[in-house]
Amino acid sequence: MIASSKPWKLLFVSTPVGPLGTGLGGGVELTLYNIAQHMLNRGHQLQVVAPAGSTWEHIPIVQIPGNSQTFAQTQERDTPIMMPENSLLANMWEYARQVQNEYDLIVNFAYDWLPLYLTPFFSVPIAHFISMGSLSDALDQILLPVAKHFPRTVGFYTHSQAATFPGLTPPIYYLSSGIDLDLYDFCPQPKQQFAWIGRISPEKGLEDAVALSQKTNIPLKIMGKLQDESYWQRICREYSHAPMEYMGFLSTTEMQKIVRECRALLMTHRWVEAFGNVAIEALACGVPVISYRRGGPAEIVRDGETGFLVVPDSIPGLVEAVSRLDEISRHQCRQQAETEFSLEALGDRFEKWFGEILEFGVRSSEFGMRSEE
Ligand code: HBI
Repeated sequence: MIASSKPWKLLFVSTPVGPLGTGLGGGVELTLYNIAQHMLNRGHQLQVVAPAGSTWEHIPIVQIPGNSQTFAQTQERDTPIMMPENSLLANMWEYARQVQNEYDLIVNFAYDWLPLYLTPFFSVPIAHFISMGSLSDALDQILLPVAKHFPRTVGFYTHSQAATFPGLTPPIYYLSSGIDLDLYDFCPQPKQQFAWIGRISPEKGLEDAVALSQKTNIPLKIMGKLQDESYWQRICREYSHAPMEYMGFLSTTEMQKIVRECRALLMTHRWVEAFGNVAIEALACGVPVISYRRGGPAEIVRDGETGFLVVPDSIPGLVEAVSRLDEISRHQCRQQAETEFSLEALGDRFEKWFGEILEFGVRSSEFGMRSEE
């Protein structure tokens, strides 16, 4: 517990890709919700600025209208930064600009160019939580100077995610993630089935999990936002005999009812997954994780103890891991979630980060290089 001297006034500005509660915001939506809940529980004052249509209870949200930002992960590295007319992102940050002096700290959860560019124009410190690996040259080129001239204000989920941004200067904050463990029920005796959870989009590599399911004839329960319809149709055509079932985008409560009864969660992502919240949700149910050794999940799964890390993109590697599943203790999976990924542990990490930003002060006297502390 970091005893902060007095309650902070925090303004959280959300991801602009869709209203909170729709799943469009992916893992960062869960992170934002958990940190918001935690800061309120710790007695801080908090306001969330989010797209109109956000449906969270008991968290104060200012609903902002406007047109969503394009998903950054669907763009090329050299795609120019695009702002639609009546930009939701610009509207959210115009609101933040107007109210900034009512707050001690603004926290940005968007993976977008604008909030980073705006940083020196604000008189209140902005903490930037970066929720994906490097995807765009334009974003990298605005992130690095902000990280350098406003030390401590940029935070990531994991080391492998941060490492995709070349030239970051220490101190770098790795916040990992966390979940409300009370929402996940341990299951000692699973059914003969696998789970795959995530936005159904090419970077998530669903086809490999489906190929494994077809090869082993073990049913696959698929959950998550159906983001890319043509990608999903291609998988259905190519693997028409796979014993797979798409369950839709489910609430945490509904999702864990299915995951907990699975022998393993499969993580077959093509990209450097920044974290992989679904991995700790599975561990919390006692479900081992079989994941490609790539990105965040490679820093979560204890290979051979709470799951297996597989050579990336190797379906034979997935098959071999499945054959060894009985070596894994489901109790040890739950235990790891309790030790490393509780809301308490997550809240402490974020509170420490915010405290150090407020304590050390981050504004460079001029937008020039600051001598490192
Ligand atoms: N794309 N432009 C943009 N902005 C975001 O904040 C964003 C995104 N794509 C995905 C995403 N956020 C989240 O789903 C991940 O960060 C988890």
